[in-house]
Amino acid sequence: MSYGAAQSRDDLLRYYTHIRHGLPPSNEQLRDLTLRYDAIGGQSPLTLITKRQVAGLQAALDGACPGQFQVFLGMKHSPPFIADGVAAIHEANLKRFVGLVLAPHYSSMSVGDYFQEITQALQSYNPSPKFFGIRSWHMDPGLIRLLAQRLRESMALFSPEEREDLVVVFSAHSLPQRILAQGDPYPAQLRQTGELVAEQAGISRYIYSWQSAGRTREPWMGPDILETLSSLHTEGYNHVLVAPVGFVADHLEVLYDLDIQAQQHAKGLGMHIERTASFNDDPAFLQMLASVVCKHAEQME
Ligand code: FEC
Repeated sequence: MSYGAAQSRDDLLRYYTHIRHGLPPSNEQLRDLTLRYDAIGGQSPLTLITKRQVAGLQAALDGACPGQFQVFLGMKHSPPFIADGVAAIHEANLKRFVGLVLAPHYSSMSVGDYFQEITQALQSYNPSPKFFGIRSWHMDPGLIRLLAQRLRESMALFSPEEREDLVVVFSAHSLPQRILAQGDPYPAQLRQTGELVAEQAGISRYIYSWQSAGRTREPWMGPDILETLSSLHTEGYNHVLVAPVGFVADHLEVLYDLDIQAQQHAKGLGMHIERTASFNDDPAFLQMLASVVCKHAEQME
């Protein structure tokens, strides 16, 4: 499962309304989203990348556990939706399935929402296939290894002098602050990923930041990446490597919020920032995901 995206400019109103649980955005909100989409070339690559990830995961599973798995796709905000994926699993007459969200960290407002949609979709079938959800895979040794590798590769984008005061910022999508009162594991899981990756990459100067907070009335978790960059600049740190470890593909929140907005902000402050490359359909990443799925499937035997 993954987030989904607008298929084209004409699909933006539908997409945004779906994200807002059926409440259409104001003209200003829609204009703002359209401008962000225009800035990344008019289209998000996310749906295409997710489809490639699905094909790559199928190939990796065929290699790791031959004949055991069929991969189905369901997206949160664009077709095929999660309910379409569940329908396809039912039609294929499969008795049980593993739910994997293409986001490593669990929150009731992210992975929890995906699972809720599955549970709801399953109510249409009797008997229904049995569902086993993978809540999080943020500490999987394969994931940590690949993230540490990405981090080390990106260090080469800085000169040896710049590397001396380089700060690594681990980021993930912000969520409304109300999740904190509910004891949601999301912030702690981001820290767990960051600590393991930093240790493996041999990095001692690192911090955490949130990004891409929604434009809603309630407060969202901070500091936002732009605030983080300003604070680092004030403290005298001007070389920053952003590692958006909450995401596994290029999409609006990476290509606009980091590559355009955060870059512009950093430029205005005279800072040099870079970000680690997204996994997208890297076969090593898909092999890692396949091993996460196989391990989970063994436990449900
Ligand atoms: O390329 C694309 O168009 C997809 C970009 C995209 C990704 C993404 C991932 C996550 N979101 C998460 C939580 C929320 C919550 C809300 C919310 C709102 C938006 C809006 C846009 C948007 N999100 Fe998103 N998110 C992406 C895009 N997100 C556009 C609406 C405009 C705005 O308010 O700025 C608030 C609505 C609600 O209550 O649902 C909450 C989380 C993730 C990371 C996990 C995942 O991928 O599922 C968490 C990609």
